[in-house]
Formats: sequence, structure tokens, C-alpha cells
Amino acid sequence: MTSEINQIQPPPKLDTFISESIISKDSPISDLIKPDLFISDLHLCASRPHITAAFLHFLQTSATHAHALYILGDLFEYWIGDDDIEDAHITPIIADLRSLAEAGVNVYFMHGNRDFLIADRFCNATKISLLQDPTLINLHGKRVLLSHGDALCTDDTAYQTFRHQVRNQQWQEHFLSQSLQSRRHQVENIRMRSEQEKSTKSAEIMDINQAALAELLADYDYPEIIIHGHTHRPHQHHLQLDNHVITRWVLGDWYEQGSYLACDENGFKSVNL
Ligand code: LP5
Ligand code: MN
Repeated sequence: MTSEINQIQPPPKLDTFISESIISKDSPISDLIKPDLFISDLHLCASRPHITAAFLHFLQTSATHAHALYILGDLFEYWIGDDDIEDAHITPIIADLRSLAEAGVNVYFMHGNRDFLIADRFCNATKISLLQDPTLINLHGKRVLLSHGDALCTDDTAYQTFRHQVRNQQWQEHFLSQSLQSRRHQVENIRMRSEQEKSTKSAEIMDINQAALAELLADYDYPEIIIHGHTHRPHQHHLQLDNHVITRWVLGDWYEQGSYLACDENGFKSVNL
């Protein structure tokens, strides 16, 4: 596997590096103590009000003590366009994300496979910053690569074909030009089809492909850590790649219980709510 990877040498994609996340010796002492928090796959929706309540509580408590909050995709069960922003279920989420940002916590959001249509209006209303997938950051001197994770599931060819189609700008413009009701109806259909197809796919097919992971890590010059979600299989993996030891943190979903990954100067820890 490693010799294959060594043949692929595109330039490192360091353009998405976030300088604000560098905590240097000269950073205020409070920034050294405050943790960075990582969450994904909350799948917030009106039909799971207790999960939305748990998230709002998290935003009002643990998150307020953070240096930054990174939401690595699938915050919502699905997002059919920013013109749906006034939905009653969405309003308190926007208000609390905004309050958190106004309280001085840096809040970042990366698209997932269910909410990739989140755009400027949502970001402006919440004061969150949109991150590209993947994005490299620096935490306490360690390079940390962030991703939602779905792009790495390359064995799932039916999904990758679907992904290619819906990430196309022209397709999105056409989809967004339709009524909310029509969009909602189409998404409900896709959801049903997705659930149906998932029941026929093996767990291996729906997991991260190790060669795709190795290629991504090599592209980014072997960051010490990668954090992603999507697979709903929370775990801390260790891998060795071309003489580099890399830790892969997989975030958990919020279906049964909320959780987050916290990083401070002492390292990472996974916390259940
Ligand atoms: O989300 P999860 O983990 O349950 O499953 C994903 C993959 N499924 C999806 C679909 C989403 O769950 C639902 C759609 C999100 C709405 C976004 C809003 C805007 C788009 C509106 C589109 C009309 O992402 C699932 C993976 C699984 O992760 C594990 O990685 O397996 O993928 C699938 O199941 C996809 C199917 O294999 C293929 C579906 C083909 C549907 C084709 C319909 C016709 C095309 C319509 C226009 C694009
Ligand atoms: Mn996902």
C-alpha cells in the first residue's frame, strides 16, 4: 500500500490552513487552556426534539468554554436550501450558534453529505465560518486534518456517483430554483432510496477505504492527526504510513447520545454528554 502511495505526489493542499487555530507560545494563556471541540453527524430534525434540546444545551454550556467549535458535517438531517432558514425548528439553533460566536468562540462548519447546501445566508445568520473539506489546521503544534469522511468511502460507488451529481453547481442551481415543497418531496424520496440501498451494502463498503485515506494523508504530507465523521463508528485508530504514525479519530453520531471530541494542550479526549 505504501509504495503505491509514494507514486502519488501532488503538491500539498495547504491553502485551506486556518491561521487562527495556531496556538503559539505568545497566545493568551486562556487560549492554551480552552479546548477545541469537534462534533459531527447530529442529524438535527424536528422529529428528534430531544437531540435538538441536547445540542442547544451543549451550545449554552460546554461549548461556551471552548476556544473553537468545529462542526464536521451533517449538523442537519438534511438541508434543502438556505431559504428554509425560517423553519421553527431551525430558529433556536441559529440563535444559539450566533450567541456562541458572539461570545467569542470561533465556530466552524464543514459540509456533510446531508447539508452540503448550507450557504452564505446560514453562515451569516449564525456567524459561523465555512470550511472546505478537507481542511488542515494546527493545534498545539500538531497538524490536524479535518474532513466529513464521505469522500473517503470510495468502495461505495453508487454513493460516489450520487455525490458527484449533487455536488455539481448547475445541478444545485436547478434544485434550488424549485419550490421548498418540491425539494422536500425529492429529498424524502432520496432518503427512502438511500435507506433501501444501504440495507443491501456491506459494512466494509460503507466504511472509509484505506487506500483513499492513505492517499489523502500523503497529499497533506502526513498530518499527525485526522478527524472525521460520517461512518457513525466512533473510535481512535492508530496507523503507520510510510514511517509516519498517524491517529485517526472517528466522531460519533448524536442518534442515541451526544458526544464530542475535545483537544487541549494535554491531548484529545472523547466526551459523552
Ligand atoms: O446519510 P447516510 O449516512 O444515511 O447515507 C449516506 C449515503 N446517502 C446519502 C443520501 C442522504 O442520506 C439523503 C439526501 C441528503 C439530502 C441533501 C439535500 C439536497 C440533495 C437533494 C437530492 C434530491 O448521502 C449513502 C451511503 C452512506 O452514506 C454510507 O456512506 O451508502 O448513499 C446511498 O445510499 C446512495 C445510494 O446508493 C444511491 C442513491 C441514488 C439516488 C438516485 C436518485 C436519482 C438522482 C436524483 C438527483 C440527484
Ligand atoms: Mn454523513
